Amino acid sequence: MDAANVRGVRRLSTLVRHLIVPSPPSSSSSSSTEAPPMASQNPNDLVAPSPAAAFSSVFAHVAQGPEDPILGVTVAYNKDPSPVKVNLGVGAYRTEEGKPLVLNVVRKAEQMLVNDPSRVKEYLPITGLADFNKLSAKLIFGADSPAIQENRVATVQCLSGTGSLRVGGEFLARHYHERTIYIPLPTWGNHPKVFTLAGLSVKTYRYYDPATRGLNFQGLIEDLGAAPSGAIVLLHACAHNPTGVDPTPEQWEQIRQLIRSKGLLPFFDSAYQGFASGSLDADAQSVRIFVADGGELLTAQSYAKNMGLYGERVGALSIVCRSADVAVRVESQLKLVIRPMYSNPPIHGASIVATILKDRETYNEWTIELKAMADRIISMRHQLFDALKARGTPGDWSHIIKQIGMFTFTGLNSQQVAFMTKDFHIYMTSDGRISMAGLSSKTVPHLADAIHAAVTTVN
Ligand code: PLA
Repeated sequence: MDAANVRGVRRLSTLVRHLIVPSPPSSSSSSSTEAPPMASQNPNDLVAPSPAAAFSSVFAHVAQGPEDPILGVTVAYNKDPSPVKVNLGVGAYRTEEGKPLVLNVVRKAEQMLVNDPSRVKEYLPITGLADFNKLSAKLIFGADSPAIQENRVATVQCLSGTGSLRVGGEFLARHYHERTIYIPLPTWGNHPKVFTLAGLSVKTYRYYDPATRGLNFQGLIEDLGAAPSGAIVLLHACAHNPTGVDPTPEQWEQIRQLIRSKGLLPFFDSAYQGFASGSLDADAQSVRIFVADGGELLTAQSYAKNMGLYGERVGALSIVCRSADVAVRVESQLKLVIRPMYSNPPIHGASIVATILKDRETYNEWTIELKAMADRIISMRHQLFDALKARGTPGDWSHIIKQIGMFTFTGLNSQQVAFMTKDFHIYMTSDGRISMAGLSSKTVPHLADAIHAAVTTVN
């Protein structure tokens, strides 16, 4: 359509709109030369009927989007009036009473921040709170990490784990020569979306073997062995989501050798440091063996689970580089990714984390509370396993106690899950994952009854 035609169509549609606007009931005349209704003295005329009201929305074609496979479970749960409902969907820690938990040490840190009048609400730098960044790198790589001592790490505060993955993904899409990222099959449902939107091309490597409910180590080695040299490999640092299956230290070492020998680039997602074993150091071992060999890598850290700071959205992206001058340039480019995305990160959550990490006493308090959370999850595993055994539920349920971290990948199929939701008001993701952290001694029997019924009546 040429410009004259476009103008013609516009004029015509203005005219049509004008003609079909209903006249205000009390206006004396509706001549087009009169002042617009807003100028009328009659208060009823103050809200003019919108000309657009006569037309359908310019967004009328927008289709209803599906709920998120994980967060949508909470939406459905919230709508259920049943008093026995249990939400085992999202990985969010609950107390024995089924309540969300704010750690004592977090309350204490917040109190310290509130009582400090020198605290202001200025913008943080694009890279976030400097103390927080240093302490986060120390937490994941270890205080004695050579990479930190040699200033080879570029760390930026990001919006929790997801934001760290996204910023890392966009940095790689802009500055790394290989744009393919291999993610485990299965993995956290948001990974493929985050990396695709970041501009990377996503492929999978075999990870889980449903037959053994364990690691498909052979498949993993074959698939990474066949990946093009330089490809990015996403690894869960510990407590693999959703399977709860992690490589052994010996397997990690073989994975490391393969990745380094092929020049693949590891990108660790560390969303559960401390939640797998209860030890922050043990859960960072996978990452640390890669840092120790002097090679490069990325790490996305989240404080959502291990400090219970879910809604504060606090996390960090660290890129370990070969040399300090590369790290400086990498940081300068990370800033160019972040600035147009959200300008700079929020101050409160990062201040809580920095307050806790920089003081030995609060740090120790945190590790004790963290261990207590990890232990309660492990105890839930045992209670659920025992409850199924007591009911004689068909099948081998030993994976419940073998798996690690927040989740049990039960092996229940989507029909069985739908049945448990409908008949027992138990909410979980359709892949059969349950958040052990959402269970309590009180709800274990109900869950065991539901699993028993599902397994014995639904195929
Ligand atoms: N990476 C993994 C492996 C995760 O499981 C999660 C969260 C994140 C990153 C992102 O966490 P963050 O942005 O909140 O720091 N997975 C949760 C929640 C706990 C979710 O899906 O958002 C889950 O239920 O799987």
